[in-house]
Amino acid sequence: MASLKELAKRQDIFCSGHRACSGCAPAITMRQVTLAVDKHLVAGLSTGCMEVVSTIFPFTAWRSSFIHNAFENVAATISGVETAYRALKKKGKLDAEYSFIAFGGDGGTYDIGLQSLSGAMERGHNMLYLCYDNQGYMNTGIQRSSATPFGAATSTTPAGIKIAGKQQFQKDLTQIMVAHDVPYVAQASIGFHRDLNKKVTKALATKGPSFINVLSSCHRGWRINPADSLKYSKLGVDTCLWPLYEVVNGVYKLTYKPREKKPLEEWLKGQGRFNHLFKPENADMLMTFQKYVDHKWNTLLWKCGEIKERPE
Ligand SMILES: Cc1ncc(C[n+]2csc(CCOP(=O)(O)OP(=O)(O)O)c2C)c(N)n1
Repeated sequence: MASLKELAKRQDIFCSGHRACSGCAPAITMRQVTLAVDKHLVAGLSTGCMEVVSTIFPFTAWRSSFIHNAFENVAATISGVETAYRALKKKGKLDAEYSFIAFGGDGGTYDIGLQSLSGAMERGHNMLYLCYDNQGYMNTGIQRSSATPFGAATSTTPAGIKIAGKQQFQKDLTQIMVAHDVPYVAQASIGFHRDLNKKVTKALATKGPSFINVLSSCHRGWRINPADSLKYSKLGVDTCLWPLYEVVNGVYKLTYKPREKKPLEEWLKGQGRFNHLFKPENADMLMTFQKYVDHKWNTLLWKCGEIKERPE
């Protein structure tokens, strides 16, 4: 794996000049992920912030082959390109080495593109699907997605008299991907860039499909200070809402264990979308959310062989 010094010398594939907000975590994700690519890259990106800000005609922030996709089919497109590549190689018409990555936001991945993602994984294409999860449909006005956490206020789950934010827990897409029995599945965060780099390197070296889910805050939607993107990407991990782990051929492994598991409140506080949870009348929601995180975390510890008893 490349050292930090070597990485710093690499030319960015996702380069400057895009129009993302300052402090945009998904843009940092794109840069960190593409820095780990050491072959020619074919990138696909479904409609979402990252596509909108990086491909404003006649400019592009991509120093690679790039295909813009509809919301629902980036995985299908990249699997088609990968198949064409194998066919050309077989015929001896191409011998350069390529990596294939389909990128999508949580809306494009957890919701609208789920069927094409599932199909690509099941067919076994040699590709990585990378989700930048900012927990909402951000570029169209901060609507809830199935990745939006419990209690979060969004434009479609506003906190008010009727409801106190989103009523459902976030969908555990990483587990759904594990259930596809693909050789490599991982969860990562830009707050832990070495870990993310390692995971992308591993995924691209994997023969067959791989999936990585990256927690990537959106300061517009989370209502945080733009300078705090990394802080919240780290706190998400240290509170165990977003554990860092990988599943290689079905075997679970934690790649980072917080020395001290922080209370979820530390991740929630300061995020404007959760302000209402700190009102006395919503105290039970805070407890419900903490219980959910504890249960998921303990179950993961059990799956990773860190504890013996399966939590009830
Ligand atoms: C089938 C379909 N439904 C809705 C839209 C409108 N639309 C474009 S981008 C977007 C939200 C994208 O959310 P996400 O994938 O999470 O990416 P983000 O904007 O957060 O980066 C929506 C609803 C669309 N283009 N196609």
